[in-house]
Amino acid sequence: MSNTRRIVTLGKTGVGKSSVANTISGGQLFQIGHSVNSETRQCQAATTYVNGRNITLIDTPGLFDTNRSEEELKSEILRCVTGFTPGPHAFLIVLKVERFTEQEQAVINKIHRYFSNEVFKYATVLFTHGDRLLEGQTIEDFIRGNTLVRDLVKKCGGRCHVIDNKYWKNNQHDEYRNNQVQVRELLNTIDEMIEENQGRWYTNEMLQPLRDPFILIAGVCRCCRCCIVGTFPWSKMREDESVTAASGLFIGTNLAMGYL
Ligand SMILES: Nc1nc2c(ncn2[C@@H]2O[C@H](COP(=O)(O)OP(=O)(O)OP(=O)(O)O)[C@@H](O)[C@H]2O)c(=O)[nH]1
Ligand SMILES: [Mg+2]
Repeated sequence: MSNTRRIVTLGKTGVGKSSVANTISGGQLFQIGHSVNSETRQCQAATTYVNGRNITLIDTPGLFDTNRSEEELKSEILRCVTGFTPGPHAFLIVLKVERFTEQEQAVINKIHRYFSNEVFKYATVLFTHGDRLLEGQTIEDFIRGNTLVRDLVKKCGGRCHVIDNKYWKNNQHDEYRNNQVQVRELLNTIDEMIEENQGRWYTNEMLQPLRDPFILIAGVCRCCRCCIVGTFPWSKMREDESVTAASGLFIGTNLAMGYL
């Protein structure tokens, strides 16, 4: 296995992506936010040496920045991946230890939409604000109670860790609530994942948009009774009334779903 790992942080604004990158590096390489506004506006990368590995950390702007258009944000976040060739070995999907709401689910949906299903093969869920765990509670206990988070972790091959960028910095008394211990385990998990992926990394080709399901329409034309077979993208079918109306011309229409 090559000795350099490229790791991208992803997540909602303010969840602690830049802090995570600092905690992993053990330094202050990335600017941390101190207000409700998004701090990281552009992709930033830094290479550092941690636990015997060269690590390039790529920090991204938060998904859901209310001061920027979706298109602008999307192209900046995609640039974080396409701009650092040949591609990242690992994505950290950063979440806070807190209630998982529709907004968190929307973040996951966006990650899926931007990076396709392949992203989860290269992803690890990393929780920040670990200090919010109850006494004696592990991150596995925390996610057990939430089906959506459990499903996400399952999609990520069961890979899940927790840190607290603020309170677990020098916690020598607790083996679990200790960033050094958690970072070591996180990096081991990433190494195992890279091995499972046979040293491959996420490539730009995987960025292709999700394929649009299509409707197959087969029937007999009312006017000349000839057989007609047609396909329409499902999204177009839903948006475009003329396509929907056209399908109404068929008699005995059979519908089937597939992917273009
Ligand atoms: N208590 C606690 N505070 C944290 C933790 N992680 C981050 N913070 C705080 O949360 C705030 C935002 O942290 P950032 O690292 O800038 O978050 P970000 O996700 O990079 O934010 P954007 O760049 O704006 O998207 C800062 O005040 C951090 O000190 C954590 O694990 N525990
Ligand atoms: Mg940031």
